[in-house]
Amino acid sequence: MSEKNIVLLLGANLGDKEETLRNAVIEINEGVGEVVSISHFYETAAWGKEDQPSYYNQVLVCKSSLDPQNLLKTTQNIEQKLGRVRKEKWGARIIDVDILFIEREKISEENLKVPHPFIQERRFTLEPLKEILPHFVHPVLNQTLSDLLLNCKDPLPVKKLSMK
Ligand code: PH2
Ligand code: MG
Ligand code: MG
Repeated sequence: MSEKNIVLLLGANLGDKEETLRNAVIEINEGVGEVVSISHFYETAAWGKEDQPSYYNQVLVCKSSLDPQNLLKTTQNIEQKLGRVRKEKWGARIIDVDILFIEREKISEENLKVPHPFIQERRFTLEPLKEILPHFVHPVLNQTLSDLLLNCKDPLPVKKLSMK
């Protein structure tokens, strides 16, 4: 059984955001693989459609032996179990679980792009990523996550909270 390091982004902007993120971590630990590193929570302004409640975002690393398509299915099942209803793109949601990296792999399939294509454009993703993986080199952009954050032009505010 070969385990890979998977980096996931969690996001919530409806309901009890803290409780939902904590439940998502429990589900990921059980259904995807052991969570080995986790960022603090970040309170972040909604990106894309800005007239929405603020998000809580969090990044984690887990060890998984699921192949990429099964990883995607499993994260989608967790979203459903926690009450996600899919409506419009970038609309408010109870929970979103996005695959940011699978080791240093590059995947471009119809329903799955890895690394996640918007990482470098989103401060809400880069801030928690940099907290736990500052020296990780983005496999496509060939820059560290710290450098990507330094170069990020996203003006939307991101606030690190004291809880995990
Ligand atoms: N996710 C989106 C769209 N906008 N904004 C913030 N702050 N955090 C998110 O996780 C987020 C977003 C699409 O998934
Ligand atoms: Mg998302
Ligand atoms: Mg998503």
